[in-house]
Amino acid sequence: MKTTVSMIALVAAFAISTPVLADAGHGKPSAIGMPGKKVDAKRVIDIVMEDNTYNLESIEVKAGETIHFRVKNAGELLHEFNIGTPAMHATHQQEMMKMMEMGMLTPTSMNMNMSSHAAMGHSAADMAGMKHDDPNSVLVEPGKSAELVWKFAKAGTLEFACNVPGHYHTGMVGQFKFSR
Ligand SMILES: [Cu+2]
Repeated sequence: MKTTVSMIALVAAFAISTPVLADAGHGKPSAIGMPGKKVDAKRVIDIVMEDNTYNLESIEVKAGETIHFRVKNAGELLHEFNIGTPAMHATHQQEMMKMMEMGMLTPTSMNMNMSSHAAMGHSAADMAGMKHDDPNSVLVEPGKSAELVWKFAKAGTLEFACNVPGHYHTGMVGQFKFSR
């Protein structure tokens, strides 16, 4: 089972490369904020994604504010709404590139039911790290919608971006502007 071993090594490499995401995943506050509760959200913002743009260029947000994002993919390609720093997006772009190379993602869909998943048995749990389930992000297939509730932390350089290979660099990125 050489394949399994190399897969685990790859997963471990991802885990090491994304400490910020790992923190957020355990519900701990991080520099970019943490998953929020709908009841705390005073604003609902509709995000519409097309190939390859967002309906909004920037979003005003207050430090500590919780926002409920309703994210719709009105395009024909797979798109993501991911909240992070430019450095986090750069890291995530590399991960998504690998996921695409491994067949876990295609330009138009997620392929999370790979047979190799089941074959990997125990390590399937480890694979969760490679499933696209970061709490600061939703990955949405064409025609579908998703929700993301996020409690922002302090002011900082924060972007919403799509890290599907090629999209960020063709302009699928916007700024969070912190106001007081
Ligand atoms: Cu995209």
